[in-house]
Amino acid sequence: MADLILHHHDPSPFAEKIRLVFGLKSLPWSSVQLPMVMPRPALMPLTGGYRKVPVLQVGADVYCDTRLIALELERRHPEPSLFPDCNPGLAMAVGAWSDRSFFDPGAGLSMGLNKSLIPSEVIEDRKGFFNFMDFDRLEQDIPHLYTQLRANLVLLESMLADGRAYLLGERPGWADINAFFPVWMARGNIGDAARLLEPFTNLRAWEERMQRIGQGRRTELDASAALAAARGAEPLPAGGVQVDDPLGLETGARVTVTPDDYGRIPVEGELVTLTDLEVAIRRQTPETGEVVVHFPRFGYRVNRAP
Ligand SMILES: N[C@@H](CCC(=O)N[C@@H](CS)C(=O)NCC(=O)O)C(=O)O
Repeated sequence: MADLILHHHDPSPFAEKIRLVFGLKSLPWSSVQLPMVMPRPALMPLTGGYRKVPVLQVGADVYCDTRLIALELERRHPEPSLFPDCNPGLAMAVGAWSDRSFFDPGAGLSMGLNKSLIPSEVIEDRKGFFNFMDFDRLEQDIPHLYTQLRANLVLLESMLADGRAYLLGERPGWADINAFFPVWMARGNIGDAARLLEPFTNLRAWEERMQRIGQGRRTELDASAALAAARGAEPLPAGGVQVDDPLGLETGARVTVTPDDYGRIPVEGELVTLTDLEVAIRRQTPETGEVVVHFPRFGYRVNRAP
């Protein structure tokens, strides 16, 4: 069994980002398939309530959100780098654009165009989750959503206009993966994607290069084996609280960590790491023993527990 365990489902575009990181780094990994909707009884003991997809588990350490998962995989497996151009900041900033501005209209179109084909329990689940989508207007909004997606495709085409192989140079990296995943979602979910993408010549050539990255070496794993892996491991040593952190929290404080966009479910635990880029909390459950759950600082609110 590979140490890197990805909890995901195959249609997830955010999970595709991390599958591509495995591909770029040629890593072996274990795949735990999540149900498409809540409840996710085998995931909750690991994350303490965080429900978004994907989640990376390495023993008793659990990493939430692709923004932190990418950095952690880079730390553990630095070569080949996700930042071949030595500019991690720019690559992360591309994600701030693509995770919202580019992803949101693609997700709206994926739902709106396929509403009659999507099982009703998935629609009901996502209604309570994707607060940026107006589910009652999805069908009327289709033309508008096309305009938003196309504007972002024009932007991406212009990033590649000088014929460069990848966004920041001659080798692929996290910037490309961030820009690619909404295109991957559009190809998979939008019936007329071929017509939509046809005018974007540089983008399509880059897309083909991205598709060749693959997924690394994947083996399927049962969710119960992932819980056993957590029980059988110790979390990594904690990072401690950065002295000048503006929140004034101390190591060991009871805190909640909550996404500030959608899926706002607070996860409670004992603060063990608080830096500019990461917050981590310790938790204990009968299914997992002691685990440390790690989140990025970007996009997460940390509060003292009530
Ligand atoms: N900021 C998160 C966003 C993750 C996200 O929104 N994932 C979608 C799947 S692509 C999700 O959780 N959808 C609902 C679900 O699968 O329960 C990240 O970068 O990991």
